[in-house]
Amino acid sequence: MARGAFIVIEGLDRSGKTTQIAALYEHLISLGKKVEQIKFPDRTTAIGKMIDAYLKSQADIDDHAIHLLFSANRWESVSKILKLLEEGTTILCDRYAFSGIAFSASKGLPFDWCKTPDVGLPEPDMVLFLDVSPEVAQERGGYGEERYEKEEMQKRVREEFVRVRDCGGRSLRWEVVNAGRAKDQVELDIRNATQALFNGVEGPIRRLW
Ligand code: T5A
Ligand code: NA
Repeated sequence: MARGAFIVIEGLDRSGKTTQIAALYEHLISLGKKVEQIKFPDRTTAIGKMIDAYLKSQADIDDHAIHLLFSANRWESVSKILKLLEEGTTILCDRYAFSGIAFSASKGLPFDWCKTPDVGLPEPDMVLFLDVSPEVAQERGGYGEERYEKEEMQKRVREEFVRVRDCGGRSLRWEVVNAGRAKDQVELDIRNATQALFNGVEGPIRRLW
């Protein structure tokens, strides 16, 4: 039996990740597929609550320490991720290690140091990068409420995501989607890019990086 596909959606803040995951989820359900949504940070765990307080500027945490907490927050989900994939469930994941590196490196932490804590995490079968200019993202609802939602920071993050893609190694599938367009156009592109994964994936779950 084929295992489930592990699909990650990445992008800047307000690029439409949550909107598009919900749309793809509904599409897969309508096709009768087994599918689950997950997201990082997972703010429901004890570690996630510390991250949430940090992002809302209710707590100050050293840049290195918060980076490790974001990574730990992924590690605490690994057994669940592997179990779902092995039982044939497709996972749609909102942000992952790629955000972890891009955001921390944007604050000036060494790139290779940022990669290290995520070494060994399950590797996605595809990363969809929702590309949108910081100017367009800023015009969307809710922008500016959390710590990193500032135009200068988002510009640096967009540049760092290019470095993250390039260090992904040969096996990493990275698809750029122009997310500055209307929601249903973006949705169609994502459906087309992921279609080959809807019936599952043969072969083992690889590890980063
Ligand atoms: N972070 C995260 C780290 O620093 N390290 C890490 O390891 C990880 C995992 C929180 C922050 O944490 C950082 C990155 C982030 O700064 P989050 O909880 O995912 O991460 O928060 P956001 O990225 O800010 O998530 P958002 O929910 O705000 O953005 P989405 O999901 O990209 O956007 P979405 O779908 O909610 O849409 C935002 C708005 O735009 C509209 C929507 O209706 C909504 O109002 N919209 C569109 N408008 C016009 N055209 C379209 N095509 C649209 N698509 C959506
Ligand atoms: Na989101």
